[in-house]
Amino acid sequence: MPTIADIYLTDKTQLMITLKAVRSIGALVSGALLMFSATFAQANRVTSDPAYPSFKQDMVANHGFNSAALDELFEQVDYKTNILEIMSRPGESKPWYAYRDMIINQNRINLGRRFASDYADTLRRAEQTYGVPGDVILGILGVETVYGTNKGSFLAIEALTTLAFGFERRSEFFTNELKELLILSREMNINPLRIKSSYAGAIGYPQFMPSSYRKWAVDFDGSGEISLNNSPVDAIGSIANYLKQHGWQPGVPVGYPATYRGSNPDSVITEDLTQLRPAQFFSLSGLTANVPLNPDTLVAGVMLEDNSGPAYWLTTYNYHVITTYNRSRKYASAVWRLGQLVSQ
Ligand SMILES: [Ca+2]
Repeated sequence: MPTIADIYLTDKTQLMITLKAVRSIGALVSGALLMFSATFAQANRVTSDPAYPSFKQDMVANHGFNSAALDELFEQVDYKTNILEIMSRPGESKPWYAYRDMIINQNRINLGRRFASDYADTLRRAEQTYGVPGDVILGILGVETVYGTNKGSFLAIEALTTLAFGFERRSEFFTNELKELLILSREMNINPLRIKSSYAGAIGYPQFMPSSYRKWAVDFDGSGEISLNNSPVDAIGSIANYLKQHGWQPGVPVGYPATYRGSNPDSVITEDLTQLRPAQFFSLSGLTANVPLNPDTLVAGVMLEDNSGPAYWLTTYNYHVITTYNRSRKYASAVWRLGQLVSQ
């Protein structure tokens, strides 16, 4: 197995070319500005960060990484402070109608339909293999990356290093994902400086975090490697496998639009989406599906804020399974709705 240092050779060459270019431009810039930039860069080097030594120690002692190779790698990693600004503005705090209108539009539906027709055979094969229907996979791919048109332009290692060492509230989570990224790169024999991601370190068409990539991603096109960044076929199989492993129930719809007639709406909202009750329980409390539904069907009560007031659904275990991909009910509902529209 090549060491990390071996793998970086190409990038080091690239880096030297870049440095030469920077130096020649630098000659045009005033000395004072250059001195400021140098000091700033020095202060923000990953390898001089107080959090770095214990991270490195863990990688060396527990995961067999080479100390010098890690230093060499992280010398080439820059903090991306704009990520911390993005993280302080959560997009899903919008009400449902605003979130939905941001996600679901004609352009995304059209791209989804084209993708669905290009990969119709793969979507069928994924359903046969994992029991997960194509419309849900299409919903996830559309919400996550607009069918691969927006996979993220950050380097995964820079995004995750910034969040691991700079985003205190979830530092433990992102430190673990940074570790998983390095192990993933080694397992796949890929230079980590070549893996692109979103600002949060999510990779490829399905936006898998590195730990999910290692656990749930599959080689669905038989190429011999799993490429979520370049293979839509691997992405389709991997999403289906992820949902299956998280308990997807084949043949069960995601849920049913419902109407509430009563005066205590809080009583029909289910806190824990895995705790299902018979539809009859809800209808006795005033929440009824808009389609005929067997009273024994196990469902949860969900409400989201629409333009004209609250909108209700009775959801099955599969709605919960979508929230294992992203905890937000708005996310799950957008995936469900977009998938339906694309598949119509
Ligand atoms: Ca593959």
